Amino acid sequence: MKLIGSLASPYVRKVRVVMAEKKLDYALVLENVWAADTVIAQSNPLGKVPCLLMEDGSALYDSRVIAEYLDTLTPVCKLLPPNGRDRADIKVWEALADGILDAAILVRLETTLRAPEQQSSVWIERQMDKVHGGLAAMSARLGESPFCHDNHYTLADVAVACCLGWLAFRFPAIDWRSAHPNLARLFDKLSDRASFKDSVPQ
Ligand code: GSF
Repeated sequence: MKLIGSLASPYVRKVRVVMAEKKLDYALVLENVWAADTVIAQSNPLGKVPCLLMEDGSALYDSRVIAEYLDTLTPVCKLLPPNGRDRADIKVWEALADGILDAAILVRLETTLRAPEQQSSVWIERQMDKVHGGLAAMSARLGESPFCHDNHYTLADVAVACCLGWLAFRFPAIDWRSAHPNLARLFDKLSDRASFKDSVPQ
């Protein structure tokens, strides 16, 4: 399998962490989707990474689909239960973490791609509310538990740590560590895993 991605993307990181945890072999193919000559649309018509190229030439996207698929490939480090409410709860964690990223990335694009006079402060504020509201929701949901779901490591933890790691990378001014020490505790614990150490955003 080939994973098309970038070293900065939190969604690509989620897939890389899942690959590492499940000890799956793959080749990482770096692609700058923002470059004028990007060929990403040949594999993903949405022009986004991550995109997983399969042995038969077909492609899988997006990160949630890829992560779910990879988890079925081997029983090593199961990250999702096969069905039921527990699975749905973990997927909600993932939707929450990815949703925070979606909002923060919209802010980043608004402030980096647009000239200051073209930027909408109303839009930026709307997205930032989602980021702060999402962080508060993750913190409340986590409480004092050692992991996001059911006292053990799941895809929820992978998604949350990738979200927090990217915020630390691109939005250092958002002080989620002080506001939500329980998220910081979880993040620091997960950051010690080889899968996270080997995929720090850059
Ligand atoms: C989001 C992928 C995405 O936005 C997923 O895979 O989970 N829901 C999707 N990827 C960004 C890179 S990044 O900001 O991580 C991307 O490829 N953007 C290119 C574009 O044209 O939006």
